[in-house]
Amino acid sequence: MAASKAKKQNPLMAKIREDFPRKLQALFNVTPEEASDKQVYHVLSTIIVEILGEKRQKFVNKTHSVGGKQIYYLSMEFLMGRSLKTNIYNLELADDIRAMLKEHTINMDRIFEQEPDAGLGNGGLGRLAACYLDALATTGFPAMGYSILYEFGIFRQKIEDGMQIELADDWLPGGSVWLVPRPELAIEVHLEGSLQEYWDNHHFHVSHVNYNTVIATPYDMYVSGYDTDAVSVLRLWSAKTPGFSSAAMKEFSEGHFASALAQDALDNSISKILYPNDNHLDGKNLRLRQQYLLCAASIGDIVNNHMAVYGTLENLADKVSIHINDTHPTLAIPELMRILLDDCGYKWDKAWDIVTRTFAYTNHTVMAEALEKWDVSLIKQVIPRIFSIIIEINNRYCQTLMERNGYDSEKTTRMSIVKDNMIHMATLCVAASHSVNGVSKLHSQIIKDSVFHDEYEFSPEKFKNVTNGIAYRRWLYQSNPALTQLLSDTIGTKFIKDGAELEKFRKFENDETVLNKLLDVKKQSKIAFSNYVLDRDGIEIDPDSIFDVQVKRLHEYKRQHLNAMNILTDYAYLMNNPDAPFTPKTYIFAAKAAPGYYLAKQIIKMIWAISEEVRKNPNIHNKLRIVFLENYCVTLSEHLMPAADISEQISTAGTEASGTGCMKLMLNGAITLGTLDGANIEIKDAVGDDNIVIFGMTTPEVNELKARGYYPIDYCHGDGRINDAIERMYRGINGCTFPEVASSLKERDPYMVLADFDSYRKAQAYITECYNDRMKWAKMSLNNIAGAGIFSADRAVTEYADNIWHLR
Ligand code: 26Q
Repeated sequence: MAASKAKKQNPLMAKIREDFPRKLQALFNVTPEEASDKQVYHVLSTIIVEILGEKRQKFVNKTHSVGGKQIYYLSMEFLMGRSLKTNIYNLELADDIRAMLKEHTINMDRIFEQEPDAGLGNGGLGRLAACYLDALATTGFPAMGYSILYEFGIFRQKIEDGMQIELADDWLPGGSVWLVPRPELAIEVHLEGSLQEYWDNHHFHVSHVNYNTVIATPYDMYVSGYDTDAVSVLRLWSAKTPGFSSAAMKEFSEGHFASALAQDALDNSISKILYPNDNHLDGKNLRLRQQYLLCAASIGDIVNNHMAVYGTLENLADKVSIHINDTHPTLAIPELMRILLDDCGYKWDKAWDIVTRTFAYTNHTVMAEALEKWDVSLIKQVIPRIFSIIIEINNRYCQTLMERNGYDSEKTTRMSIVKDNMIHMATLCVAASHSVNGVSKLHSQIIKDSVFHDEYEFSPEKFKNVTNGIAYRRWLYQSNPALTQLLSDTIGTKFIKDGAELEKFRKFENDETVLNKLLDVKKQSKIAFSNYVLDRDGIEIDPDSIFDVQVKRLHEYKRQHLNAMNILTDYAYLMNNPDAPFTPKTYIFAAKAAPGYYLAKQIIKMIWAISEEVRKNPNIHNKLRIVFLENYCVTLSEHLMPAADISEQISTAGTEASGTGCMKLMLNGAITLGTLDGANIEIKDAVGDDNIVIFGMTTPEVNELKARGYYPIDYCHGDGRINDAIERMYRGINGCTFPEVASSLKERDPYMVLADFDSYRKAQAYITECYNDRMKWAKMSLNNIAGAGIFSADRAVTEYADNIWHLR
């Protein structure tokens, strides 16, 4: 491929060529010719893990020798996807390994297909964490991610008669080859029990007694960057009880068989499975144990690492930044306090000073139902010492607030970490972090204006913005070879290392030859994707139709049902006007719903029902097709992004913190059809008004309408198309009725679908018109690719390093 920088063989190839047949022989007793694809996958992965392990060691030694600052990124989720392909590409080994395998008549792409996705996340927040590990390695910052080694990741989704079925994601059989066990670094974590307080030598002590012990064992996953000496590590904690405890044995001997075993089973289940909710909190005991396991094990490990190098925690804040990915790892804050106070004997003020200079927090949501709160009684029972520390943090914080707020007790109560018998995690994060950031310009502003308005007034210097970014190489040169070739031919290959280089592509916006080639590239990608879907799902799609794509988690605020209402309206129009001109269109949806989110599942079923009904109508089916692809995951997105024409980003203004799928789609030349929400606003700034299609209310308009009183029924009465679409949901689509979706829209419509419907219809008509003017469309597409550079995760982590972690 033209993208590879040098034609000469990568120096790592000598080892790989030697190891490949040797390891196949040693591990499986086969020659390369005899080996199955699975065996080849296993051996290649083992070789890459070894290469990365050595490289990481060299990098860590170098960092220590210069006393460099370490960044630790704590997240309950890392949606890693596959490792083999991205590491081979990032190590610039793709051409050489492809050639080596070909000598044995092995196809490299088929080998990549053997790997299961590491689906240790729900969606945007988890994928962002994964992108940042890649970017941190690429930019050369020493980084470690921490999370949980879920035995089962995000569920595999099947759609049966329109219903989402969740299947267990048993990824370890194929995925564990990427995990390097580090049993020597295991950490003891203490749960439950009680506190004993005592004085000795004028010092107050607290000790935690009668606790249950869980052993957290780390497994390391290496993440290569591109063209760099650095390697990131994702350290994943697996929980096990330390055999049968003496307390359990005593209980067992006394005849309480079931309860002795139950505690053991509970503790062994901590790292069993990822909670499949996003943007909705679920205050369950097991989730709390997971969060504390992550925090206690990671903080223990960070402290051990630091002590091994410096022998003191005095300089922790100068040498370490701990980043909290949303509030899920908040307990890391009181856990570090606990170690400083109880284990190291620090006084409160000194410990608090170290903690507040060490932590930084990113918020990812403004939705009230996603702001984490925990019952005081649950925290007290599961982690009693942490509870007492949180209470003390709160008492001191409220005291400072009172003094600074002129004894305004109402305001202090509003800002309190503990209120109404709940612990408010975001408030604790803001109080204890030196930096609080949102993930797009709009979102960071909303945080200051509303979610954390009081806190912003109290310490405005803390509040920052870092607009999200993506590990764009994964979705460009690793996933879209045709576009990579065109870019290399026109602007050279520097864009692979430096996203800003993409800007040079803009020069060609009026070059008809390049524009035609770009249309051709898209066509090739659409054909490739159609073949992939036929093979994967047995669904036929027409690469000559417009590919209109909405792929993301299913949530009412993301408004997949607005998209569906538009399709219903088109369908009714085609039924009444079978011969009217209509540009053939394929609506592509993919989305997982949280298993307990009933309305979201109904919306999936409704999209499926529309798809079925249209499919059964041959006259319409050649113009209008709807496909709902099951099991949206990182790998499916890599296949899909290159093929998309239209990127649907249609959330109600003010609800989507950023969105990152929008960036992957624009990078591949799709045109955004979106509201002025999240990162869409910055996409518009990057591509210009002519190269994006915006519709709907702005955030202030949404707020005004809410304040004035929003009555969705008025829109039903005022617009026949809206009324007809909602009536269809009541009456039945493909024999299924959707009364809950219909009533929710008609009676409440919390995300103002109906208010934006007319504007959305017009935008849909306009974007189709643009598509039909092929040169105009190609130019829009080209401008999107050229403008995508600022959405590189390399840019984003550099901003974190400069403005938040102060790494340089
Ligand atoms: C919380 C408590 C208990 C159980 C689950 C959760 C939970 C889990 C995941 C809450 C939220 C999430 C995920 C949120 C998320 O993915 N947010 C998205 O983050 C992206 C990266 O910043 C943004 O681009 C999206 O706009 C935002 O929705």
